[in-house]
Amino acid sequence: MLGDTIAAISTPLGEGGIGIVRLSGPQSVEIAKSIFKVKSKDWPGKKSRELVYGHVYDQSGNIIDEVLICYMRAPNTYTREDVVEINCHGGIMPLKKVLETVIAGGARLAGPGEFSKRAFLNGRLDLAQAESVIDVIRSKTEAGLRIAAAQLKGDLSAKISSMQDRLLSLLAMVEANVDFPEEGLEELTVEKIKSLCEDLMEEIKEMIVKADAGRIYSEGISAVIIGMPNVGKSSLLNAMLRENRAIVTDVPGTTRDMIEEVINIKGIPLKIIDTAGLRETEDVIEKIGVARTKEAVDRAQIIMMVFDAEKGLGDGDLDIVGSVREKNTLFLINKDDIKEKLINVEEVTRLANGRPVIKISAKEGTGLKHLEKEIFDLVMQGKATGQDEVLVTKIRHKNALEITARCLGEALEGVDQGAPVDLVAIDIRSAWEALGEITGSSVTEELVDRIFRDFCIGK
Ligand SMILES: Nc1nc2c(ncn2[C@@H]2O[C@H](COP(=O)(O)OP(=O)(O)OP(=O)(O)O)[C@@H](O)[C@H]2O)c(=O)[nH]1
Ligand SMILES: [Mg+2]
Repeated sequence: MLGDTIAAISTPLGEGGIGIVRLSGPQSVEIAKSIFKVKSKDWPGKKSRELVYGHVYDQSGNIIDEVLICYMRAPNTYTREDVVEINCHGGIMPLKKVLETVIAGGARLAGPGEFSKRAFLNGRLDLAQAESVIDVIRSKTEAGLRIAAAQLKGDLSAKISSMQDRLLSLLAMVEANVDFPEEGLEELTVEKIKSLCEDLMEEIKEMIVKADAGRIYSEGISAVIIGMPNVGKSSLLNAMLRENRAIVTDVPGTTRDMIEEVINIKGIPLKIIDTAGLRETEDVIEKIGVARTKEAVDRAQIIMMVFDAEKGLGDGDLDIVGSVREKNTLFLINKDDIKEKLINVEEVTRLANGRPVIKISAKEGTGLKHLEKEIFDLVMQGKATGQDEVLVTKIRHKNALEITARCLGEALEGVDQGAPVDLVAIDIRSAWEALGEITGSSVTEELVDRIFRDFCIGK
């Protein structure tokens, strides 16, 4: 319900210099006033966004913390409502106590993303902007942040709105002929409408093509390292991380559980998963590890299959290669630093069947740049990579663009075949509505609820 006052802890729970409890809604000031005491002057004063020093007390008059409080007067706030932020010390107890006290004072605990949902419902942000807030928070690389921040600023929304405007003028042009709905359009009008439709279609298709790259920058990709025991999988993880994260020993079967870490490859967040070496085993713990490796392989977008250069190819290696036939796989020949090698590189190349074969030494760090480049190329596969453009990053947005393109295609076909004017108008209107799903100018309440449910509490 809009109109009530919500509250939440807006900073992460843990120890920090500052932690913030945020209130939004018409009773924000009244509630804050009932728990906040300041010596020198009345609070709040005339000024909005002024930080004022004082103390907060619970309902029985016990002191909770020394704070700075900030009142932001509606409508120039994130939610367009009255907002009060109480800057406490950043610890679990003071924050919890302040939150409890404002709730006892009449505020309601905010749901996930409820501040941003209010920002959307009150017109402070459109839907695409509100969705990008969470991307800014969760961005893992500079490229991901840049794309999300541009969306938050409204760059994507502006592009979508201008496309919607163009569709509206197209619609007006078509509807001007609607007095003769049974007849087709005049020759001149037909040409004009076609060319406008085609231009838009072109732009939308380009955005769809680039959306995959956008999603990769924002969400990242996962790559799992697999291979026989002792081939150097954990050493490879450590080498790519440039840190001794996983335990490495010369005992086969060292890694039992999966280890995940994220690295940055030319702006792409790459989650690397080190796994238990794959082999038939009677060891109960190792067996579970092997089962988990297989699940990880199913989920991963990229497989790094590691071979040991010191050894010849064994049946175990061949079995593993057989199990990843359908996957994006890189074939890595590790321990390239060793002089006496038994591995048959031609055989590995034949097994790879056109997929990249890379010689590396996890121990000495050679071949890693080459590996990173191959990963980047495999992920992007010629996808446009302009990080500075306005990119679509969400499947929801991409789907809406696809529907728009389909409707425009139908409109074009109708125009070509001399279809009745009002049918063409319907297609154009549907295209306009599909675009509106991105910015939220035409969305259902249910969709809005679903989107904000994914947010964290306090945002
Ligand atoms: N010479 C050489 N030795 C390596 C290299 N990479 C790993 N090793 C050695 O190979 C042994 C096994 O390395 P790990 O990284 O633990 O191998 P793993 O594949 O994770 O093994 P499991 O977890 O048992 O499946 C260790 O003694 C490493 O020091 C390399 O590039 N060159
Ligand atoms: Mg290991």
